Amino acid sequence: MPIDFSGTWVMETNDNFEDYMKILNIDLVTRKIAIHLSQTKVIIQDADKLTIKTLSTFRNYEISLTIGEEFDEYTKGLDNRMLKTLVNWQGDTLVCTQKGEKANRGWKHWIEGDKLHLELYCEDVVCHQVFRRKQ
Ligand code: VL7
Repeated sequence: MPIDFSGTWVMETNDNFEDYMKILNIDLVTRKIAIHLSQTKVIIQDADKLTIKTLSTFRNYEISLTIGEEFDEYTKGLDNRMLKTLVNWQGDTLVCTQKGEKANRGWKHWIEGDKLHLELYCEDVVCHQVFRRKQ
């Protein structure tokens, strides 16, 4: 029985987000706005189904998926790429691979205490975000 990521999580730290945006070819003006955003994750986990909303004052992004089933992801409003995306459990960590134009792209989510961690990676760049649970 895997752990439950469901809840609302508020960003506390966002390390190396600038380099992550650069490697995704996000333009300078967008990066200047995005770097200052506080992102909120709203996660709904229901058995093997997962919805992850990333919310901000500038743009929102949402995916819905079934664990273990590859799906077509279009990163609309982000880098606008088409990906073949697959999310699986690796112990209590959610591990995502995003196959597409960019090599070694994906992310990992895990929980430590009351903190939600997210590692976003692409090529040789890793962005580490930490969120705290909203009461
Ligand atoms: C999604 C953005 C940079 C464009 C706008 C920034 C708006 C708020 O993939 C992600 O999350 C996964 C795991 O939780 C679930 O989809 C991260 C945000 C990263 C990448 C691109 C900058 C423009 C930020 C949507």
